[in-house]
Amino acid sequence: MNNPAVLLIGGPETGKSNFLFRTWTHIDSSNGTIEKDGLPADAEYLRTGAELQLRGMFAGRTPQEVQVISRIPIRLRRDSQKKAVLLVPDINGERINQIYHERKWSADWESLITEDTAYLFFVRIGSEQTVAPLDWITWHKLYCDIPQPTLAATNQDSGTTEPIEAALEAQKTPTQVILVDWLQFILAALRDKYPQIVRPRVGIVVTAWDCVANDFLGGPLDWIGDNMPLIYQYCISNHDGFEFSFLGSSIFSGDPTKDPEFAEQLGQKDPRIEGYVLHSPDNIKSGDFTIPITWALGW
Ligand SMILES: Nc1nc2c(ncn2[C@@H]2O[C@H](COP(=O)(O)OP(=O)(O)O)[C@@H](O)[C@H]2O)c(=O)[nH]1
Ligand SMILES: [Mg+2]
Repeated sequence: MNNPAVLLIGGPETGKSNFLFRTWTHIDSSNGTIEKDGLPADAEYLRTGAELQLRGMFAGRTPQEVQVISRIPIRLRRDSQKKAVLLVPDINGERINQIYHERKWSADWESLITEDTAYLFFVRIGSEQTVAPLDWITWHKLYCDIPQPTLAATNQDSGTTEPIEAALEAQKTPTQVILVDWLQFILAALRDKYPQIVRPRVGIVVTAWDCVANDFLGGPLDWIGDNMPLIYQYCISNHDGFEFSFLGSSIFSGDPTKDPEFAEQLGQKDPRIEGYVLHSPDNIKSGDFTIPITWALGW
């Protein structure tokens, strides 16, 4: 039996690293339900990221060449016999999309998928990297109005770039399709490896909750239902395969990169007590960033 593990997965710039560094601040100072169980090998990497956040800044983008898998040994604070490892393949998120397109992953990836692994899948509100599914108007324009072979000609005739832009956009796979495919990969790998039924826990974490529309009254479950209906429907109809939960997070409770006034206020506060996570269905905000991990571990 392996130590239980939680694997953080998400496309490019979905907020994985910032979530990890923010959580590390809690784990490192035993200020949450989980604490560290010895120092991880890449403590320096975690410390650098967490320090940037303590200065009121988001930690920067993971460079393409960085391919570390952070392995952070953790344990439950109120019962130190309960141990696990937090696994963050902080490979750039492009690799996640590439695996989808190539239809294969490495032996390293395969070895991370065990009967004792839980998963946190990340999506970020307002990310330009999120590929939205086609709405029905665009779909109609693409597939009904314009005969496919004449897309380019249509463009020259009318002098508009609209059909070509729509066609190019349509070639990109919507983010929700990639995530559902990943869930299916995981299930297939588990079925190959284990004769008994394994029902992994999967938390869908909606990051940058501070960017949610002001008039949006729901929680992460509702946000996924509205914005990523394929994932929502997959989760609802695959209860036999997985145990799902919907969570949200905000590192600072606002966006210092977009709001200079907020950035100034943040500079006068202790960023360790800013930010929150929320967990559907009650959607109550909590300052304990380890909550998604404790849920994933069933602790
Ligand atoms: N407003 C807001 N932006 C966030 C939050 N978390 C991440 N971001 C933004 O998302 C970007 C990418 O985050 P990062 O953690 O590097 O994503 P990764 O590529 O998945 O590791 C950051 O540079 C921030 O601009 C958040 O809680 N709130
Ligand atoms: Mg990263």
